[in-house]
Amino acid sequence: MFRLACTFVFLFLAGNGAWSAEEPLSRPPNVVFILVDDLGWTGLGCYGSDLHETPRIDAFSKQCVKFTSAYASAPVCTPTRAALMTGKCPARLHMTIWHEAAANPPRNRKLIPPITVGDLPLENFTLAEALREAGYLTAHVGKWHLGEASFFPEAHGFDINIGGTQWGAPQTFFYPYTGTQHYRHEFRYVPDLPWGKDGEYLTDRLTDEAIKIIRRAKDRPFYLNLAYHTVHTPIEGKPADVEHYAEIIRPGLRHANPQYAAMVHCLDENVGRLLDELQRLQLVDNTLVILTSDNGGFVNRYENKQVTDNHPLRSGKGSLYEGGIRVPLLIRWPATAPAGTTCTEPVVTADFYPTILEIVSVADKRKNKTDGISIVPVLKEPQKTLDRDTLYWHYPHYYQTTTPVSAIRMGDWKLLEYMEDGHVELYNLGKDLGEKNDLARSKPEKAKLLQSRLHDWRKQVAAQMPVPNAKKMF
Ligand SMILES: [Ca+2]
Repeated sequence: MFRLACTFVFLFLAGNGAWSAEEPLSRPPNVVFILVDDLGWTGLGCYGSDLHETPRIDAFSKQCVKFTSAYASAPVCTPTRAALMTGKCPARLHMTIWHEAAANPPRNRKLIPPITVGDLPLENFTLAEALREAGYLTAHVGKWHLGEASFFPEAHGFDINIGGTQWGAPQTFFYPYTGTQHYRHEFRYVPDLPWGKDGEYLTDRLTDEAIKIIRRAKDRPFYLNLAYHTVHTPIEGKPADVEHYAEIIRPGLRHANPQYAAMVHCLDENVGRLLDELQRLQLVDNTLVILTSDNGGFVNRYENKQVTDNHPLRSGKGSLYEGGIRVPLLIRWPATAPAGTTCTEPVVTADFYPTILEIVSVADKRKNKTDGISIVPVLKEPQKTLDRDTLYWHYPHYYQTTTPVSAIRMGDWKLLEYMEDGHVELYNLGKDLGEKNDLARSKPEKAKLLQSRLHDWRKQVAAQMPVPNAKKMF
């Protein structure tokens, strides 16, 4: 530890984060953060998919602590990504819906949702800025979705940005990734990926770019934020993989979309390729690898076919039922986190900021007040519990799966409060993971306690609320 501290003193004195390879033993770990888009809790073989073949991630999970109660900070993309970068909860940031929808709430529903922040404000001291100050090479590859050009990854602490824009999805997963249709006034392009070939696939290409970065960065610590666009819409797999799944899908499967299965399949191959490269470069022992998702699986239809199913969880993306927020989480921290273990303690996206800084022994010089807490205690001893009794979510918006809603989890208890009529629902997740048995009426004291904590929290973070629609069209 003393040696590590000395190294940081050296770094500080050297200025601009210049890294010396002369002290390899004291080098802090690299960080590879793999964020999959819209991957549901049961989307991987090791999390119970009945169709998707994910042998590489399944094998990886045996080297990891596997979390069974990991949550996204929000049920949609942008807010969760903001929580990852800042360690703050989306309600506090006033970033509770995706970038493109932040300024234009619908005015034809019972409630008018708040106008929210669509660009991650620059005054936030991001995870990338903290790591860059500590001498890390910081690289973002793939989906960003945290604002217009002035708020791109370069403005938030990343030395390298490949493909990160304001857009939440590519127009197509096939090269040249532009498609032909405009979204508002622009193509939903994915930039920085020239000289591809016909048939080249986005997930493969983003991995190629990530591998180039870690090859070049290997003499200094690096933070790779690899944010795959997959398995978000458009639901497009590679033809040979789609054919494979079309042949093996049979009646009765929960997962039954061959295009989607092909996307998960390709994700698995690419995570495998990246892990192989870490091994080839002899970086495994000194690299923290985290794989998770930004929200639950998308259960609506795409091209007239249901995309996925989060069974046994209820609902999906957009909703604050478990299907919208519970996600896979695998963390490999060699020699410290016991491989092949499972942790049932609830954790949430905002926890990564303080967790990663603790693991790499970087102090947050700005004394950034995070809503997340370090989960290092459960990484070291997965049977432990964290010093936290509640988790909260706030989604004052509409989606195909929900009306405006907030939620709290306390132990096994979870309460949702719907804002259109104020009704609450209470579930015991320990006995009823599928949230089928609403106990709000039979356990009024418990419901009251959770509701009161939820209201206190909303006040504390100054959560934005929807307002009644004065047109009274309902
Ligand atoms: Ca997403």
